[in-house]
Amino acid sequence: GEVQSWVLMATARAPTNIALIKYWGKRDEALILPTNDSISVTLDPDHLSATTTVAVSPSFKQDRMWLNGKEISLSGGRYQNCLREIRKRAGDVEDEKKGVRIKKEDWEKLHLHIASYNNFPTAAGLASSAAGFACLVFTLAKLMNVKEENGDLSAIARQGSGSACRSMYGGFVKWTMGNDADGSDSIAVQLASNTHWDDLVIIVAVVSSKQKETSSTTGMRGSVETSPLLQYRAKTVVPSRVLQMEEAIKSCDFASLVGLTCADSNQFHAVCLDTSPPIFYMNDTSRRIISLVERWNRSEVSPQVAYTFDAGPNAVLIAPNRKVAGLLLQRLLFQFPPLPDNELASYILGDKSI
Ligand code: 2P0
Repeated sequence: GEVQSWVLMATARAPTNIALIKYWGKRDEALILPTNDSISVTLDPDHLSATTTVAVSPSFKQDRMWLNGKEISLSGGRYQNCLREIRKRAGDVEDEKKGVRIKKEDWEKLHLHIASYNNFPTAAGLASSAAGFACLVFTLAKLMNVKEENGDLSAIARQGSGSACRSMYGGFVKWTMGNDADGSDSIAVQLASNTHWDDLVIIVAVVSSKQKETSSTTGMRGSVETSPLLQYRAKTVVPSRVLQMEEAIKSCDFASLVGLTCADSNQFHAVCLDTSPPIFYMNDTSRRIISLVERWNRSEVSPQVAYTFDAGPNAVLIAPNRKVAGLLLQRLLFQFPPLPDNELASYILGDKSI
């Protein structure tokens, strides 16, 4: 028969996102459906992002993936769910130059090779699954001519990692928890684009580059099973906080953003402590950073900086502009002089705009 030796490829990049109102807890583990809405800001892709290339060829014998140059297994349920859902929605693809025509039903038989890189050290203890799965789903959709409809691509990214659905959009993004049992309404929606409020500066202070002891997936399972505070937070606290945060974003109300962001980070870590056995993500350095920011904010007429911590000790700090970001770096360097035994290193992530 005739020899088919073509390869079609697509490449895309997706940044990570930082939650201002946290996702912590699933009501459905297989579909990754959360116990509450969450709100995040998507970073500039120059700093913390994933770049993924996907290739399809009749000569490929199976789906394979390489992460930062090392082959990884695609056998896990999360990868399988993303690949299956994307293949279901694939369209016809034609490349005249290569003389290639793929019919939508052909995608079920064709195999994919996927290569993904993070532009930051994976060992730095910074979230990589959000950027990684968002990028994987976006790039596959591009290659396979999948048309986005009502946030359904974000619902696919969500099945890779919950927080990944929020990285499908730039700017400020809300992940609505949804009501449907199949998860079709548990999607991300953009609240404001990357050009809205683009004088904000986000600084990630790397407190420790060690891998965390409790993965987010394991940690939130423990909290759902044992923390009474999680139930109260999800039902009573987050719904009103989400409305207030949407208002703060719309009106660029920095004082309100600071109050809500810091309170929500602290409540998330309180839920971790309320879990049995308790989970400790922050360390003494994290808490010193909180004290430094709290003291500074209280000594001024209005708050200067917001802090937020995810499932690890690294601080994410938000300043209203470059001038305050500069003052913040001075204060951090004064409190944490760069000595050989001091791991704290600050990365200025520039404007949040992408
Ligand atoms: C967030 N985190 O909203 C919260 C705050 C960590 C603390 O989303 O199990 O990697 O893959 O859905 O998305 C980290 O959890 O967990 C996370 P899975 P994911 O950003």
